[in-house]
Amino acid sequence: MSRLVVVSNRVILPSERIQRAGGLAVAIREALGRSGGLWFGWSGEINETPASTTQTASKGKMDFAVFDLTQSEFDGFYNQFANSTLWPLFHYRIGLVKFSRAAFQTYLAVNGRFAEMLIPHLKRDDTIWIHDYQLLPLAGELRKRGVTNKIGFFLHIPLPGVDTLAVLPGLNTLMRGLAAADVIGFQTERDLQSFKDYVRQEAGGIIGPNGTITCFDRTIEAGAFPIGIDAPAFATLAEKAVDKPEYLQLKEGLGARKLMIAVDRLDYSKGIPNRFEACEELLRTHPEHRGAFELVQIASPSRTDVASYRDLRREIDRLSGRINSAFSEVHWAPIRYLARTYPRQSLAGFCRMAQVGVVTPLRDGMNMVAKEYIAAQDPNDPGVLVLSRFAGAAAELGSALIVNPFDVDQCADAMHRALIMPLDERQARWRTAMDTITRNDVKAWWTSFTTRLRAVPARAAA
Ligand code: ADQ
Repeated sequence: MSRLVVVSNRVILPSERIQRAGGLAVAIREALGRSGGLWFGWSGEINETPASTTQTASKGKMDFAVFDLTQSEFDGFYNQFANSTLWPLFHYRIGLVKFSRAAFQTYLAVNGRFAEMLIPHLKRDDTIWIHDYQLLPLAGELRKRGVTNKIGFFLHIPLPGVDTLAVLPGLNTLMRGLAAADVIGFQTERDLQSFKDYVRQEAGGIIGPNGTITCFDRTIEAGAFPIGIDAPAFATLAEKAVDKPEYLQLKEGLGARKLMIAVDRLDYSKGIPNRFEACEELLRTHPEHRGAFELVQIASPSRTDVASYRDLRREIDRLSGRINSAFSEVHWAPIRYLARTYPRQSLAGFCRMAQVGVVTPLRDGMNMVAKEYIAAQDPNDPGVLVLSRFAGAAAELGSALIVNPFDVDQCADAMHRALIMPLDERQARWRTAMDTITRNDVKAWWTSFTTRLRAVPARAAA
């Protein structure tokens, strides 16, 4: 079988701890570790002069190759175009979109640099799998430089509807680069549909009867490949967490109170302010819950160089302060807000302890935390997941309490319902969800995408 070359913005070298233990980094390390292959991308380091060489490392069957970016490359490519243009737009936050032509040019140029730095590492029959919105035009940059290998692309975040996409200056340039891949994967059928709508309405392309797509003079395949987690491994992690100090400290602090848990990267797509407002509404409309539960919000700061992220942090601080000062008593505060990263095992334990998991993003490609919360539960006494209809995970986890995060009253009702739900209903809902995430696990995602990519006829790659 051909070697797999995975390309993502950030590579975690074997010497580095997977800090946030993001699902993707864990998945790549596990899957490539098993099958062997190369993981290529940015080192996470900034250098004064543009990199002319890559640094390499190996562990077992897995090779790594990384290169540094300059400060101006990093600003234009990552902070500006990727995270201040594409990220808000793809999460339907047009009001937060900042577009600068200079940053767009840097983004394209850095994608060109990824291509140049990768090519010396490529073998003739390698299969290349590119990940996420930072590298949308990379396939095109590789083709421009003569690469004929099979190329796949997976988008981890949502693809918005065509009217929203059309806001983006330079959209067709990006999409032409993307369409140079042979297989394009999305998290959900809805994202796939957005792509097909774009192809038909904006690119003048054709959707064939068998699902193949012709646009920008190429025929490509596209599909929905919902990402999953290693559910049994996460369940084991959670079971083993229950005698660890952090678990015991939280348990002791709670006493007889119930726990509602929320775990996110600190990002405006995750709907943290709406969630806090729902908690406030719950306390207002259901005074019987006062003093009887705590909402523990864990939010690891991210993209702190971007102004909208700093604004969000201030807003969350203010809101949690306001709610706590209105409802706290000497022995209890409703919201415990922890702006930090926790080890994966502690999070797994907290999820297991929690009677309610609150995953209410305003928009999310998938949301791994929803699946991790389900996997962490005790089958004999499972908690209840309150899940936003706008998380990709909602397409698979219909047995959760599905809410519209913009409807604060509805979210408060769902929190109430989750807190009082009888055991038999909790078990039935949990069992359905657990079966789904066990079936659609990370291996299934990885295998279905790479199998589809490897099956692409060679002529499509030529
Ligand atoms: P993210 O936006 O980062 O991922 P998510 O899917 O929730 O969001 O994954 C976050 C991962 O980081 C989870 O494994 C979670 O446990 C971990 N994590 C979050 N907060 C943490 C904290 N405070 N401390 C430690 N760990 C924390 C992007 C897309 C998602 C998509 C994934 C995978 O935005 O929609 O699901 O990629 O495709």
